[in-house]
Order: sequence, then C-alpha cells, then structure tokens
Amino acid sequence: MKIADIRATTVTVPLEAPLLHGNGAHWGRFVRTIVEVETDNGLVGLGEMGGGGQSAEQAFRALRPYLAGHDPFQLEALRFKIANPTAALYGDRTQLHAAIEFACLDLIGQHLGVPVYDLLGGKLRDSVPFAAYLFFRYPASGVTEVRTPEQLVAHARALKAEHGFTVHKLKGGVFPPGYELDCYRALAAALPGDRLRYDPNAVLSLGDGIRFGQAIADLDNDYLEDPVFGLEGLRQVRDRISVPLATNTVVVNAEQLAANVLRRAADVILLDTTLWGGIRACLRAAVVCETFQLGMAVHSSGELGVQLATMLHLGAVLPGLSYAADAHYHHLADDVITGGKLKYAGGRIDVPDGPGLGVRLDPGKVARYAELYRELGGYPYDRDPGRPGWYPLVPNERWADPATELGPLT
Ligand code: GKR
Ligand code: MG
Repeated sequence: MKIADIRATTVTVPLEAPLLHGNGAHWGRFVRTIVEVETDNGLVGLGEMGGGGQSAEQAFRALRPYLAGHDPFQLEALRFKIANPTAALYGDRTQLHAAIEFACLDLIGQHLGVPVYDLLGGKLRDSVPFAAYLFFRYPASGVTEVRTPEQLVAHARALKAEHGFTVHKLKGGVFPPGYELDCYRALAAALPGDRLRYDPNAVLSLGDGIRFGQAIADLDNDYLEDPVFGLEGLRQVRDRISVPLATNTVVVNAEQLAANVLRRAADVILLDTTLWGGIRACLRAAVVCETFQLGMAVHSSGELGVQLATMLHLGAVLPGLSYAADAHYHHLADDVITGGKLKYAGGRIDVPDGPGLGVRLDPGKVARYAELYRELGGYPYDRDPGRPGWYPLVPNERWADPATELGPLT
C-alpha cells in the first residue's frame, strides 16, 4: 500500500451559537480542514486540522509529491519526513503531521480490518467520558444567551439532562475574574456531586490566578486550567494554591514535558492529538506522565467527527486516564461524517469499532460546508463582532481595572 494522492478541503460547520473566549469568539461556526489520503489500492484515510483556507489546502497539496509512494505503515519515517524533530520544524508542521498520521492510522486499520485502537495496544474502555464544555455565548436562533450565573446554570443543567455530563468545564477569560468566580460557584451550588474545571485561557494576572485558585479550593474541582501564561507563571500559582493545575498551552511537546517533570508547573497534562502532533505522540507523552504521576486528559481544540474519532481512540487506550475528556462537539449543529453527529450517552461517547478510525465522510455534507466556507470565508483571528473595537491584550494584563479585582491576596 502506497500513498497516491492527498486532498484537503476546508469546511465551515455551524455551531448552535457564537461562543466567547479570552481571545474573542467562535463566530457561530468552526473552520476545519478535512484531509483525505488515497492509496494505490483504493483506500482513503481521513485526517482533520483546525483552521483552514487556501494556505492550509496548499500546505497539504505541497505534501503530495513529497509523500507519493510512502507506505502508510512507515509512521516513524513519516514523522521525520514532515516534522523532523532535529530540524526545528515546529508549529504548523506538527499539526500537518498530526492530520497525515491520523489518515495513515486510518489506512492501516482499514487495510488490516481492525480499529485504530487495536493498532495502539487495544482498548481499555468501550466509551470515553466527556465533560460538558460551558461557554458564555451570544443568543442565536432558538438558542438563548449565556451571560449571567442563572443562564449558565440553566445551560449546564440542560446539557446534563440531554447528554448525562457529570463534569463541567467553564471556558472563562471573557468577563472579569470576580464575575466568573461567581458564575463558577453558582455551577458548583447547582450541581452537587458533579466535578468542575475552569479555563480562562491563561489571561489572568498572577494575583488573580492565585486568588481564583484559593477561592475555589472548597469545591469539587478537577483542576484549574491555564489560569496564567507560561510554565513560570503556573509554577508560581501552584506554589500558592491546593487545586491541581492543568495545561494545554505550555506542555505540548516532549521538551516542555521534560521541563515540567524537572520543575513541576502543571499536575495534569492535556493531551491534544493535533497540538501534540498525532495520537502516537500523545501516547509517548502518556508513558512519561504515568511514570512521574502526572494526571492526563484528552484535550479538545475544536473538532468535527474525524478529529473526535482520534480523541476517542486515544481515550480508549490511555492507561491512567484520570479525568473526563474535553470536546466542543456538543456545540456543533452538524458534522461531516456519515450518520450525523456521534451521540453522547451517560456523558460518554462510544469508541468507534469499525476498521481504522471507524468514521467515514458524508460527501454531500463536505461539499455543502466547503461551499459555505467559500461563501463566508474565515473569521479574522477570533475577532468578536459582538464587541467591536475590543481586542485581546497581553495575557496577564487583561484585568488591570481595580474594580474587577477578586479581593485580597492571602
Ligand atoms: O475553543 O475557545 C476555545 C478553546 O479555548 C480552545 O481554543 C482551546 O484550544 O479548548 C481549548 C482549551 O484551552 O482548553
Ligand atoms: Mg485550555
């Protein structure tokens, strides 16, 4: 089996409503690039990457002559071909490599007639637990806004009733930290017995990060995720609070993991199949996490069904999976895979058992959402049209206004 062709199609798929975060907003849709790697024996392996447009499609097209004739089984050679770790080719190449690795694993699984999890050591669980991903959001047709603590609680309760979540992650960094603390505590009061996590995408000042961590110490927290930016910032917060810290920003490769082992800054490493550069990179990181007693969870940087399948296969085989996975998935109004969106039941999603990744593309949906992308284009950075003129400041300097401070630092 040899790679014969690579196709990449940027799509935009509607979300139920615009979602707010510390850098602006997901303006009512996700932009993703779907990758199809075709082999000389007629199989098609699937990959996915965040963002898109001509440059993403072109980057995958440029790999076509380079990877033509490559045997998808040769995964380690593939890593060196695309993201040679000794050539300081990081950034996008890591993510390009991830998408092609997903497709090659999908191809190997289809070729052998086995699911990807069997290529990775076999599944330890049939389904993966997920957290509800709670965003402040703008209203949209048939969907209410989420801005006040009452609205947030109602939203969390509705998601719990629909999908069975018992863990809830609040995406913060949108409103002043004191206000978001009230929202978080309202969730805790409304959902006794459930677990919580808060992620302001590293925008808090050091003082506010410490204050926030101290102010939630009595609650049932999984962890506080990226309260401030940087390993040094996290270390200083960690010294002053009892809640475990997690990160998906500053421990996303082996070097950073080593630094975190030598001088601990984060207690929980969020394994993202794209940001780490593939499912296999996450598994290599997991061995280190297990050895050094670091917690781990499957992370979401946004996904359609192909990426979600990679997260499910990773979640199926990870030993020591101590936390529920993240997924933006329940905010999507649709998907590009056959059979529509994968379903949650009891807060979990079943791991696909079909050959390879176990999901296939619905060509009609891909065409429709590629057309929608051509019509609407990308959204410039994550600009928030609901806050014209607003733009994100330097992390850790967002809340310089004393009126928004959390209270005395202890
Ligand atoms: O979708 O706003 C978002 C998230 O903040 C995403 O961009 C992050 O990759 O989910 C992620 C996280 O920070 O945990
Ligand atoms: Mg995060």
